[in-house]
Amino acid sequence: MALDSDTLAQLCATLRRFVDEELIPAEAEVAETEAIPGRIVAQMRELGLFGLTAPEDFGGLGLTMEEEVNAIFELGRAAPAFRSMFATNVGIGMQGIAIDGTPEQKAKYLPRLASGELIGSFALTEPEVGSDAGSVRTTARREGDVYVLNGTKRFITNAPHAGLFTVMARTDPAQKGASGVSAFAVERGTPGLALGKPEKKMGQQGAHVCDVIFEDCRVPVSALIGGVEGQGFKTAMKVLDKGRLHIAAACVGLSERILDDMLAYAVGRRQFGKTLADFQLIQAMFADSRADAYAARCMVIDAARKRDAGLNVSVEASCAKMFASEAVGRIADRNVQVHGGNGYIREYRAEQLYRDARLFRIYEGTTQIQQIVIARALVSDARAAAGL
Ligand code: COS
Repeated sequence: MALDSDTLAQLCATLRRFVDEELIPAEAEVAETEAIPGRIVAQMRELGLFGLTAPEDFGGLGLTMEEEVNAIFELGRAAPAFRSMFATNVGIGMQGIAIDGTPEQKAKYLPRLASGELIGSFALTEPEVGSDAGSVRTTARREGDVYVLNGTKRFITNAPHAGLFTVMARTDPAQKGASGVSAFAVERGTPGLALGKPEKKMGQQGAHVCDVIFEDCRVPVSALIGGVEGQGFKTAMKVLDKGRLHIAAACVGLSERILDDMLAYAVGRRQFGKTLADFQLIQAMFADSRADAYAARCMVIDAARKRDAGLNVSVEASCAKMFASEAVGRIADRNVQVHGGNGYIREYRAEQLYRDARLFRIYEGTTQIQQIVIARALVSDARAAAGL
């Protein structure tokens, strides 16, 4: 749905209030307990956060990409663990079905994903398959009217909470590359599906990841997303094109929040008889951070508009994800620096957000993968222009 500008502004204002009044005050508790309080999850459901992008026909808000990134600019201001709670439903845990699912798969899963009753997870990465996502080793062997899945998926965000997994598995063992991979919608509770222990992570406490292990896990043929074998890698890449823009928007939100924190600290803290904010060397860090966050915001909006216009935005999504995740890393680092010794102390949020931000440069494609996506397209265009 294209919201009119008043409705979008209202939605963003509501989300900003939610972040300021509920999420930011709960950050310390979430980091300490490694869990998001049930009352906050319930508020997220009431606000429709799990269904921001699910089509309206299936109970979601059906936001366009531009609307989604505007919403995420706001929600991204809170510690990233909060976003993780609903974001797999908004993005990678639902989009495989929303983009490529059969009508039956959409009808079966999207309404419950949109309401947050069902949590969706995206299972691509494996112990030996990280950036080289086309080399998936998990197998899905067809036996009559079932597929039998075997293999391990690693670092699966929200897996401990998930009721549904989008699983990329190899249906054609003779085909070693991307074209032998298919995507499946696998329900929790299917015999042969087990979860590993939640990982202890550098940051983002309260967001949970673990292994998902398949041992002769039998799923019906109807679980094959889109009903066609060999399309799973492409489904994953389409999901990631959108996911990378979403992550870039989250980086923008966090960048802006951290800059606010940095300024609030600098105008209050006095040294050498002046506030930190009076020192030009410190001011340079504000200016660089503002320019970083502003550039990232502009890239995300531009790429989102192009996607809404139906253009292929693989390159723009990679540019935005790369730039915005590197930018938030720089800004989080400057914030620690401005806080000095306090920046290293748990009581202040600077060190937590610094650790939290680090993941953005890794998941949904490392910075180096984004460089490869961008550079490959440039070289291919240059070759075509040269008639080579
Ligand atoms: N949308 C649709 N199709 C796409 C696509 C996209 N964005 N990107 C690639 N494809 C298609 C290609 O067109 C190609 O199709 P054909 O075989 O019909 O020509 C097929 O998919 C294989 O593409 P490619 O040859 O580019 O695959 P590679 O194995 O070289 O992998 C990278 C490309 C490295 C970009 C990919 O593996 C990747 O993104 N890796 C990172 C994975 C990742 O982000 N993991 C994070 C964890 S998931 S949260």
